[in-house]
Amino acid sequence: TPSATMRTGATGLTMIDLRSDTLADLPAQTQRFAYDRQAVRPGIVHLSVGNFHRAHQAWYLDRLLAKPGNEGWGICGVGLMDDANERLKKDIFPAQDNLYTLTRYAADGSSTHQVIGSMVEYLFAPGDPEAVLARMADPATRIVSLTITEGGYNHDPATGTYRLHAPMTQAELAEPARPRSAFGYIVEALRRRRDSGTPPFTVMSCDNLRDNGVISRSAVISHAMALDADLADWIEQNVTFPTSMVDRITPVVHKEDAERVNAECGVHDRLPVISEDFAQWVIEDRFCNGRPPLESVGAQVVADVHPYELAKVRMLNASHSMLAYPGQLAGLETVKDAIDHPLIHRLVFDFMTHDVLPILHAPDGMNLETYRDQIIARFSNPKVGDRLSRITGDGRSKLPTFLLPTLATVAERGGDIRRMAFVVACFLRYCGGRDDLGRDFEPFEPHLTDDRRALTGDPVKALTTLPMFGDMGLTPSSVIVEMTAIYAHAIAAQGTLTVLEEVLRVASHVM
Ligand code: CS2
Repeated sequence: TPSATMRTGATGLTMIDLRSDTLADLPAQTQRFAYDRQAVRPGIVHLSVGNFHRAHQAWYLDRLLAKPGNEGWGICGVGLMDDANERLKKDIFPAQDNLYTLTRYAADGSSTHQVIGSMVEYLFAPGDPEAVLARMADPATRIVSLTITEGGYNHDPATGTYRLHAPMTQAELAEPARPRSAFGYIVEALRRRRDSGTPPFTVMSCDNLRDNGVISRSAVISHAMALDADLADWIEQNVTFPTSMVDRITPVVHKEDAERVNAECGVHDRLPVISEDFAQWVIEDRFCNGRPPLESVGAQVVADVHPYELAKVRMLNASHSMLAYPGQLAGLETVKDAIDHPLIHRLVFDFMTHDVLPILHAPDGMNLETYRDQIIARFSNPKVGDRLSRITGDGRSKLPTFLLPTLATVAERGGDIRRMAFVVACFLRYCGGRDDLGRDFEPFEPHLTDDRRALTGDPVKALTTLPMFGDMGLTPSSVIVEMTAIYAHAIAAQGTLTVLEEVLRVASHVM
């Protein structure tokens, strides 16, 4: 019964239900915030409350709220998608007073458990769009932040523009007061603010995109322009879109993971969050309507995020892709399994050392060799349990940001592209949905239509026609195409790890 305070969990342990009125009974191993949550008001509307947001931004804000004077910076979380996952949150979040546990695992295997209180409100947009618009138009809202995933930006990498013709965008433009996407909500809310003489909010993307502020700005302005040129103009003049670099590895929490952390916490949380203990947040200081003093809780507020973001996306995220495609094809399950495999470990190390480092500028005060070693240590975290299927998912949106720019640059310079071409070949094979052990799996490629996914069986056609490779200008005789095709055929014939061994043997170690 959901109203019982104590219950017996799957493991036979007694756990308390998570709600405001049970916080005083939290077991000693689970810490809670010390601030008066009643006094906290939402100043940030966050669009799409995934696990990453709950482990990262909401964790920073939770610590900020513990410092006096910040009670205006609570979070109102918004669920945008009308899917099973979001409907679950819509039931669970309010039943738990929007509280949840975060378990952080350190590299040495130790763990920290805490209840996060910074999300003080949650709204399910498909159920009540007007409530979301009212919250976004409220003068107390000063920032709208987003984690809508790389694929959520409706951005066409081939042309660098916002896809106005996407069906959802067309529907929103036809009926602007009934938005569906992040951009539809932002534009309609900004229109209301302009019309009522309310200052605008800052739009802060927290997704792993190159120049996420620039891409968000172009999406919002393109969307507004299609509706009202004056509004687009007002947005251009008045709204800021800081770029940010966000980092904390946050796995998908499966049922058995939830049961384990609940037992560890002594708390029955229906949607607990797990992460590593490392976190980094670098934010461009460009806020049009004030900002919380995030530097006081460890975020770096800087003038130029670019070098940080490039280092993170091209080293950490790209290395994730580098290990996940071959790892999943070889039948491995987690990031740790993959990085512990000597061949894959070597692939990732050599990739960062010989492919990425020579073409990257180190941000001030950062040593990229140290950063590389730290990334590999983070992938080796014994407890986080990050599955390869999370990393391989949506390669269509991720690879153009994480990996393909490095591949294009190295190829342009006549460098050795073997390691990266091998992984692109692994991606194409992954799209076929069968691993080396002959097991079928469902590739998660929400932004690749079935017709397009079918093309991945023909590497030359895939690389020369799929939009994700569009801005590389590849032809059948490009070295990238030739080499990827050779590896794709070799993988099909000999298996991923046999081919990887050969790649590592022949690949050069200097640019
Ligand atoms: C991962 C990221 O999705 C991916 O492919 O590389 O989610 C990664 O775990 C985060 O960016 C870490 O900050």
